[in-house]
This record gives sequence, structure tokens and C-alpha cells, in this order.
Amino acid sequence: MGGNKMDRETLLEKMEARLLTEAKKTMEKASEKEKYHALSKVVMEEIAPNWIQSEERFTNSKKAYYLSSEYLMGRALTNNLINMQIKEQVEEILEAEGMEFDALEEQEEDAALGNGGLGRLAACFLDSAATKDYPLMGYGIRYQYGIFKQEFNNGFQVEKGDDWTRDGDPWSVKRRDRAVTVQFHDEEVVALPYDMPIVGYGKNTINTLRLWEAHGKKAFDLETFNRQDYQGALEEEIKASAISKVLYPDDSTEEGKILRLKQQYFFVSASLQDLIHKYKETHEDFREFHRFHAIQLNDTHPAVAVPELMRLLTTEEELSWEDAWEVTTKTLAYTNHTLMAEALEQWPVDFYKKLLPEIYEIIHRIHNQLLVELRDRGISSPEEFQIIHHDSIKMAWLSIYGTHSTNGVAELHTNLLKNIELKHWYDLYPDRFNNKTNGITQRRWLLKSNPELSELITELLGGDDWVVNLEKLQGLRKYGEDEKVLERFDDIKREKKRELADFIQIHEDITIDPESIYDIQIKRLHEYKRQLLMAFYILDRYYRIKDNPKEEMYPRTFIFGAKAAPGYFRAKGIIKFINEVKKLVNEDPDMRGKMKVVFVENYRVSYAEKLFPAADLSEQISTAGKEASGTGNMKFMLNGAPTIGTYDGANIEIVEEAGEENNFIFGLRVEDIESIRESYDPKVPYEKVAGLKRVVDTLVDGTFDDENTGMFQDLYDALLKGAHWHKPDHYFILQDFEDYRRTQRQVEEAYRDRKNWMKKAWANVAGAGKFSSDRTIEQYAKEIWELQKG
Ligand code: KOT
Repeated sequence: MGGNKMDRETLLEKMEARLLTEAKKTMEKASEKEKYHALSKVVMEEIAPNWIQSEERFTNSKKAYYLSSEYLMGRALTNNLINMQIKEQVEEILEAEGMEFDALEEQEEDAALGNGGLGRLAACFLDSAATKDYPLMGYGIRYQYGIFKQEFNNGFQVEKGDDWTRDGDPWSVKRRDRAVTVQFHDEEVVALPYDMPIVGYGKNTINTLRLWEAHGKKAFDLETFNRQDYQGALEEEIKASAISKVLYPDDSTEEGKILRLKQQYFFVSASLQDLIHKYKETHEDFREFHRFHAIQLNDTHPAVAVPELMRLLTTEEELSWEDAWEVTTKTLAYTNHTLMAEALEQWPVDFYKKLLPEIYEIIHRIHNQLLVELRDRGISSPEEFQIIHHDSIKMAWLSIYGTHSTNGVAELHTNLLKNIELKHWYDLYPDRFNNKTNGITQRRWLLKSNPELSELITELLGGDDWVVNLEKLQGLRKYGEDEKVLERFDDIKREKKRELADFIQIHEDITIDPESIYDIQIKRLHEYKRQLLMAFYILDRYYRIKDNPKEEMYPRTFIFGAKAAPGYFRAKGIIKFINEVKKLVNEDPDMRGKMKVVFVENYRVSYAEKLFPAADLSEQISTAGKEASGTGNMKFMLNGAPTIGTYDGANIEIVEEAGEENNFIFGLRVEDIESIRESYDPKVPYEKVAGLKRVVDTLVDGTFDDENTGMFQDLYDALLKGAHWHKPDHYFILQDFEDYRRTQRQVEEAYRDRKNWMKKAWANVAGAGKFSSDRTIEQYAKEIWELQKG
């Protein structure tokens, strides 16, 4: 083997050897899972030498580091083979031996160490940085349990543990030599790193994702020299290892759990110590630290990096406070991913005082320093500048003050940050604020998940440059009226729809019609994303057909995929409600040939790869101003699904690129919401919009059974009475219902003219160039990190 070649003999011999030593089996007798593991280990052997070389190439360069509590990586095997450009060869070799590559691929557990958009963005960024030859290293936590596995029991979500490394993890290298200790007030914990290679497309640059696992100190030492106190070591190990035991399955609210705070400090301190140790090997002067390091904070979860870096620089490296502050702010940068007030992290001062008293003192000093700075500049210091306020620490404000850059993730989101949510801060530090519209990697979300469309694009563009330069898709625009091309595009869409139908048949036990419109909403379950709006629409359609069995309906398959945070009662109620609607619709013979509802179980990255390519319609229907960006919207677009959506997040930019006439925009805009908010009364649409009352009332009139959980009554109350601190229908579902229904009509009419529909779909593919995470990463690298390419 060598270069980008994988020869037959070597591959098979190496696999055989792996199977013998690790499974005590011959190729003949080995299971598919065992073969998957053997193959992956062989691929790792292929990666390893390039990995080291790549690292050496960047030895003296400035490098960037991504600090994130989440990485939603998904599967690695096929992605690595594709990026190494040996997938076809390997597939051929294995198939000649009677193995089915796809079956081996399906053996891999998703590495699902994240909740949703924020974690998946981190994964796309790593892929893009490696591909674009930027030295970007990811730091995070090696959770033993990733995001829970979702099952439905009688329509209710049930969570099961995700022991993703149970059968081993061929993609990680344990680095015992680089373990560090993390000091809490009354506990010392060992952080043990595992490195995963991030192979750039073309294998030129291979970066690293370093994930920390927590261990007790005694247990760690026992193995080597201290052979006493097994009992004590065991207890300590249990306590320490709890830190990296499980990902918090919460995508929206801060639970305020002390263990979560421990997780944050654990990985942030370990990562910064790691950088400092490495720096010391070749440098002495820590006043130069920022010239070699750019550290991006993925939301505020790693915001404790501000005081921790101050601590390390002032106490361990003896910089003055002033020098340390300059280095810290010049090194760090912060990305905000949400405007949802309840997701803005705040920590009770007491937690910090108890767990991290030294860090608390530093935060307090930072807080005071800002007040002095404001006083000196003659600026009053309103509440918004009190980093410590009412006994809690505002992590977003600490992050803005302690870094040189704060960015939002779509134009609208950044503008709302600047002009509303963080207006005071923007007025104080206008130069710090900037936008970095999110993106996705076309390697996973087109090349891997839709090889058929990839091939067509490559043929039409006369090359596969688009794989590393998505703007090339512009070149597809000229085929927008080309019937032959559109027919081939249509054939591919149909093929992907058949494949999804087969998968859904097997995994959900539902038969769907590949000729129907696949109308898909896949994302975390949250009230603001308004899965309930789509459910009401389906139910309204159902009743109309019942009222008038002759009513025409172009056959449609409504597909949902979503996990709800286990403690988010109302989101779980929405899941149960959709599953009830699904049962009603799917079991009614009158709906045959008209509609079906699917709620895929355990929606995850590997399932998403099958859904996006098969979609006809992308549902992006969040309340305007609530979705920071969205990234699923971009994956649909790239695979040729027009959007039905609101003017929210990156939808606005998507429509700008693909053309408003090729998408279906509806509903209130941010300005509309602001102007009606105070006077809005959902009873008005509830009473006045034909059919709306009927569907809303199914929540409480006995149509559906929530088994006395009170879930449906709670949903009803949230819509019409308000609950907690929210006014009734806080997310304007009832207000937007009519326009959504009207727009869905337009979708149906447009789809009847399938040729014309494919033109719209094509315009979306051709316009998707902007939404590559390669572009996003270039912007971070140039505008925030000031990196050179390798
Ligand atoms: C969760 C908890 C606290 C703070 C932020 C979050 C968060 C935000 N988690 N995911 N997001 C999403 O991030 C994506 C990537 O930027 C966005 O596309 C999406 O709109 C956010 O909801």
C-alpha cells in the first residue's frame, strides 16, 4: 500500500491478521461486525503515518483549537475512505470476496457525542479545516454514553443508554503519555486523552480531535507504582469517572447541574494545560502565546477558559495580570449559537465558590476590572455589564469581555445580537462583533450520502472540484432548463426515495409510496421549531378528507425525526401527539393513496444521511427570530429539496441564493412579531381560522389518549392560556397556521407539475455553494484566527 492505493492482497491479509488476533476467527467465520472492526483497524494503519507527518508540518505555525462540549461525528469508516479517496477500491476488493460493503458500514455505531446543530457544526468544521489544510484541533469530552437512544413505547419517547464503545472504538488512540490532572477544590481528577484522526479530503492534512476521559488519580497511579488502597482508589475512580460518563441530553435549557459545571472545567482545564505543556517544549515567553494559538469557544459551555487561562498564565507562568489579560483576550474568541433566553448560561456563584474557588476569585476580579474600565471611559454600567449579578455568573458576558471576537451564526442572528440581545455590548465593543454564517460539509452531506447526484454533478461540471470548492455548483445553473438533465436528476431523486422507502419499511415497519411527496422535518424537538404546526396541518388535511372523501390530494408522506430532552415534558407531549396523529392517519383506509405519517425512531447522523437525499420538501418552520441558523436546511437544499419555511436563521440566506420563487416562504417575520407581540391573542385565529379550532381541540376533546399524563392538556394550555412566564401561544403557531396551510397548497400545486418542480429543486442545488462549511472555516481562519494554510 502507498499513495492513495490500497492493493487487494495487502488489504485482505491485514484484515485476516486482525481477525485472528482480535476475534480469533478466520474471514470465513467472522461476523459482519468483526469484519467492520478489522477493516477499520486496517484503515487506521493507513492513516497513522500521514497523521504524524501532517502534525509535523505545522510544528512552528499558529494553530487553531476548537473547544466544544459536543461533537456529533456520526460514522467514520466510509467518511475516512472517501476522504482518503480509496472507497471505491476497498469496496471492489471486499465485494469480490463476497462481502457487502454497505452491510459492514451499517455495523458502525454513530459517535453521537452531541445533541444537535451545535455538535454537528463542530464535526463539519473539523472536516472542512482538514480539507482546507488549516491546522485546527478539536478538544472535548469522551462521554462514555452519547446522546440517548430513542425508542417509542406506545408513542411515548423512552430513552436508552448509548454505550457507543461497547464493542471497542477502532478510531481512537489512547494517549496515556499526555494525561494531565485537573484540580477541583476538594478533588483531583486525571484527564486521559484519546485522539481521533480527522482526515481531510485528499489526505494532505490529517488533524486531531482530542477527547478527554475522566479517571481517579489513585486508580490511575495504582497501575504504575502505588499498590495500596484499592478500596479508596475504587471509590475515587467512581466519583471521578462520573465526570465523563454521559452527555447532557439537553439542547435548549441550562439544567444547572453541578456535574455539568465539572464537565466544563474538566475539559477546558485539561485542554489549556495540554497547550501550555506543548508550548513550553519550544517557547519561554508566554506573552507570545496568542501568536501561536487561536482558541474558539463553541458557545459558552467552555467559557471558563477565560478565567482558567488567566489562572494558568498568572500563577503557573508568572505573567502580570495585565499581560495575561492581553494574551487571554487575543487568544480566545466566542461563538453564540442561540438567542433563546433560557439557553443563555448562568451559574450560581455558590457552585463556583464551592467547586472552583480560585477560578471564582478570578472571575470576580474580571468583573471588577470591567466596572473600572467603564468608569474610566465615563460609561454608566447597567445590569448588562454586571458579569456577576444577583448571585449568578453570566457566561455570555464573560465570553464577550474575555475574548476579542463574538460571532453569530447567520446574518439575521448576528443582527439580532448586535441590535437587540447584546446591544449594550455591541455599543461598547462594535469591532468585536461579526457574522459567520454556518455551513455543512459537502463530503458527508452530498458525496457520501448521495453518490448518484454527486456523479451527475461531476459529469456536468467536467470535474469534481466542487468537492473542495462548492461555489462551483454555480456552473449547474445553466442546466436549469435542460430537460435531459432534469430528467436524470429526477431519476436520481426517485432512486433515493425508493432506498429510503426500503429502509423505512425495515426500520419503522411502515410502507410508504415512493411516488408520494416526501415532506420532511428532522431536527431536535423544541416548541420554537414548531413540529406542532406541521402536525396540526396534517390533522386538518385529514379532517378535510374525512369531510369530503372526494377531495383531491397529491399523495404525501410526512416524515418526522426528533429527540426531545428527557426532562422537557412539553416536547415529549408533542412527540406523543404526532405519534397519535400518525396512528389515526395510517390506520384509516380512507387515507390510502393520500397520506402517510412516519416518525423515525432514533433520528441520528447516520439516519439523516438517508433522509436528506430522498426529501422533496424541507420543513424549516421555526418562529421568526428563534432559530439562530439551522444547518439541516442547508443539507436539504444541497440535495435538491425546496424549503417551506419562515424568514428565520439561514433560511433567509438560502432563499437569497436559490431564489424566492424556488422556495415557499410564509408567516410572520421578526418585525411582524415585534409589532403584534403585546396585543396578540391566539383565541382570535383559534376561533376565526376555519378548521383550526377542530385540530387544536383534539388535544382535549378525547380524540387522542395521552394515558393520563396531562401532556395534551398542557399543550392546549400553552397555546390558549399561557404557562410559566410565557404568554399564550408564545411561538405564534396559531397565528401562522393559515398562511402555512395556504403555502402548503402552493407546494402541492407546484408539485403536480413535476418538471417545474425539478427546476426549483435544481435551483436549490445550484445555489448551495455558499453553504459549505469550507467557506465558513475560511472565514474563521482569516477573519478571527489569522491562520496560514499548511
Ligand atoms: C444549546 C444550549 C445552550 C446554548 C446553545 C445551544 C445550541 C444552539 N445548541 N444547538 N444550537 C444550534 O446551533 C446550530 C449551529 O450553530 C444552529 O444552526 C441552530 O440554529 C442552533 O439552535
